[in-house]
Amino acid sequence: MGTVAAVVSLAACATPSPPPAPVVAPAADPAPTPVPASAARLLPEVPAAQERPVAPPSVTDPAIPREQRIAAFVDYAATTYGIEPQRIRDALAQAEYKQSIIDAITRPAEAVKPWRDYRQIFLTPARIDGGVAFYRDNRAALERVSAETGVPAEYIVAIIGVETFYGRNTGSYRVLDALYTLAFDHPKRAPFFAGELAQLFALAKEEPQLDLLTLKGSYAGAMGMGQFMPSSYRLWAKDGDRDGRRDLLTHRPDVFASIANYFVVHGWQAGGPVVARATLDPGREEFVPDSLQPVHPLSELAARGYRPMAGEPLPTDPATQGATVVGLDGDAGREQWIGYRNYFVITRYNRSPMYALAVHQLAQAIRAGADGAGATP
Ligand SMILES: [Ca+2]
Repeated sequence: MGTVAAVVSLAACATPSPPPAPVVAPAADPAPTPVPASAARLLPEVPAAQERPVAPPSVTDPAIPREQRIAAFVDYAATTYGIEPQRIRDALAQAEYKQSIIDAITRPAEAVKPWRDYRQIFLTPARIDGGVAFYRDNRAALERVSAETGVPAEYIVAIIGVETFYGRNTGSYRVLDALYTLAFDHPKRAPFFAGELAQLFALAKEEPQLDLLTLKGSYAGAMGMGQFMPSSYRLWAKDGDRDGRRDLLTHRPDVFASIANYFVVHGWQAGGPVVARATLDPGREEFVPDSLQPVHPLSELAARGYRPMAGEPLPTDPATQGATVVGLDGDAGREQWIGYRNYFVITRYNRSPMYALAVHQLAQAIRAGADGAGATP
């Protein structure tokens, strides 16, 4: 959720939707449905989690001189989170502008990669084997969290694998420098990052084991194995080992519980399907939904020519559980996917549809390896 999630906007609030229309599972009814796709009624959206606070215009308006914005930030953070203003001023006096952070955030490599190249980054033997080893090393803690939350352990491991290669790349920037740079010298995303900078001060107050001046993270200010932004840390991190602290920098049980909780608060459905490979009927046009929300009944998707391939996962209750569709350019040409509710939930960690599919496929590979021959070391 660090590098990419941080630079895209947050989810819109869920909007009220009509009650779901009855639908027929496509696997049980391969005949074309008489309902025109355009007339299909949408299922309810997955409700948004708690919104992250953003900084006010007095802090972020680029027309206001920088020193004045910083002074406004001190007032905003001090007032909002009950922090001594001088403490904020002292810390900001030690923050450094880093041009490399601006360079990094204005160069989003993922935006231009097709799926066949994106997938190659994450579905490598090294990352799969690393995930299997990580799973085995942490099996008890992972499976405890999984039993408590309904989030399969392999998805927790896959997030850690994609975000930081199992903790090897958690970031080398001071979080203070990253958020200071992006809050005051990156106007496009200043409301978000100044909000995160204020949250960093609040976090340091709540979790005194974190040292504001030495805390390291990504160039976007994301921390630890799971790359939690300060707001995610404050809102959704969990004390997995129950020692009274939420430590995402050094305590793996806290990391596992926090990633699982992030999924839970964003709507994870225990036991639900994630994504299915689909066919698109010959001659049919690709459907490009307005959002990744799983609001399309499978009957509507069937009317549009989309069907899960044989043997692919189906929802347990097609009347209430919808999906979205995603078309991607894979190794063997165009691929069509049907993404269910849990696929959407993974995109709350990072808004890229390819990210969610990479996490899913890495999770599947890790699960197969962890269950495979020699699973017990
Ligand atoms: Ca803890």
